[in-house]
Amino acid sequence: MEVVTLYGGPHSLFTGRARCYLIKADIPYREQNLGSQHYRTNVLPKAGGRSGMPTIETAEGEVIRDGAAIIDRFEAETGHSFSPLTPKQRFISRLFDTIGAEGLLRPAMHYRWNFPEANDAFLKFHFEALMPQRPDKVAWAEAARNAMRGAAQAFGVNPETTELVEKLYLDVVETLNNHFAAYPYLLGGKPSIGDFGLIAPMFAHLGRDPKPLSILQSQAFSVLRWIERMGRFDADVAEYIDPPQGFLDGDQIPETLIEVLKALAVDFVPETRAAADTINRWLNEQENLEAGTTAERGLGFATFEIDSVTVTALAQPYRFYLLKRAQDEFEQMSETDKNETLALLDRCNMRDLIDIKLTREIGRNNNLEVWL
Ligand SMILES: N[C@@H](CCC(=O)N[C@@H](CS)C(=O)NCC(=O)O)C(=O)O
Repeated sequence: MEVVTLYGGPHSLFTGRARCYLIKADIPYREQNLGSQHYRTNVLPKAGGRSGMPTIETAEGEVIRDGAAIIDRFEAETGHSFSPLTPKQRFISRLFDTIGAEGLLRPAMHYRWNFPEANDAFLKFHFEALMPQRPDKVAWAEAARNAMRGAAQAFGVNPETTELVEKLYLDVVETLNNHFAAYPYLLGGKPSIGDFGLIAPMFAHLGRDPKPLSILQSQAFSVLRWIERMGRFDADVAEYIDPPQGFLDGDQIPETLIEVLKALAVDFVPETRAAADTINRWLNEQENLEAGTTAERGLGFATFEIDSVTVTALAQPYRFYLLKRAQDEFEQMSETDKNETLALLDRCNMRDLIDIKLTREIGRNNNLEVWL
């Protein structure tokens, strides 16, 4: 049987998205770290030269770097079984994919890096275990940890924003917990693309590092159960009476999910607006940005305000690469569905997300995100 190699790690945020997909889609895989000679010689050149988790290699030697691209590849092959068929659910699924992969980096980094007493030994173990064998491996692992601590600040976590970051996260957790108490997955009885996006921050960081895990263990049992469920081959719905079999009927978006979106909107919307301004300003300043140029991970900083707290965070083009996929779903809707979706987004304080766009689109070439 064909076995996919998943290059990733248990503590890697983005690996969780691809891993859970492979599990739920029944695709046999084995997980390895990036340290092998085979990875450097055979895989990395085909991954656009960008080292990153997750990357997969098929039995035929096809290489895909990036979690969204990995899921796209298998969705196309297996009949899009995790993509809802109805318009509002398709849009909401893509929206959760965007927010999950890009919108919860602040709490994910805060609860990993700012609780050394609870987390440091655990993180030291994982960073060292996943380092390639080399004599100075311990020092390299420490340097990698320090770099990630710096990344937490780049995403907008600092002493002035800590209280806000925690409040926003706890609100999201409470609403998610209410939702998962009623439904096994975001859109009913099976995971959608949006569930895989959301599991990225919720597995490796927020659902596994000791400090944030203790929060879920003490106050969000249903969120914890969803995290477990996402890593199991079966639907794992024993605690629900008569759970839905697939996505909810009638293109339904449950009220409990609207409450989750409201909580997520508080920083996702202003940050998206500010990041678009920063990136569009940068694009405007480029005299010769040729089509095919790599879209870098961050392009300057975006500043926005929530409850009188100023947050400054890296403006990441990738957020807009994912958001555009949700916006494309909206564009394909009938007028009636568009109006219903706008009304729903109004209730979530997310209507602006339909119109916030970059002035240049992002595509993929040679496993890298590029400006079109
Ligand atoms: N857009 C990528 C992001 C992947 C990513 O940033 N992965 C992290 C680990 S969670 C990584 O590999 N960092 C190391 C690096 O970028 O060199 C995806 O969604 O797969």
